[in-house]
Amino acid sequence: MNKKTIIPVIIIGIFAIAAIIAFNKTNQTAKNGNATNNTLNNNIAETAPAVTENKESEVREFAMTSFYEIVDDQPKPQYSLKEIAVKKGDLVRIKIIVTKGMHDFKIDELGVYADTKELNKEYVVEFTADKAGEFIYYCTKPSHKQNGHWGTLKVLDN
Ligand SMILES: [Cu+2]
Repeated sequence: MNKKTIIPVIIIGIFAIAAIIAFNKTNQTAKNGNATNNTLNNNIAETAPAVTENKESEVREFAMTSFYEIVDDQPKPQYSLKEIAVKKGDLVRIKIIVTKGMHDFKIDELGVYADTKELNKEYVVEFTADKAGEFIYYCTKPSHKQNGHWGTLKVLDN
């Protein structure tokens, strides 16, 4: 090769190398850009459930006994919990143990019923509080409600 051909070859070579370097840099930027996006997406994915949990239902658990005592020669059937407060949408779990007598558990408006007929057995009543308001839970055994076997479930609108 003579000098006249070598010079253009070198120039073309320099351009080619410059082009390769430039291309690699662009590629890296693109990769970095993707990496950043992925990190962002991951962060969003990690935090999203926590945010939804706050908005969605929580499990609210309660425990009570159901029994009667004799006051002035009169039986006083009752639940140990007289009031329960939850938020609308909560999953409500109530554990009930009957320690004396024959009782059950009912909430008319929410379609909840548990026949807690066995003594000292833990019954678990579970339902979603899908309506806001105040509801009475009570025992359906004859005259139990009238004699005090009831309580109030407050479902608060968020
Ligand atoms: Cu009762």
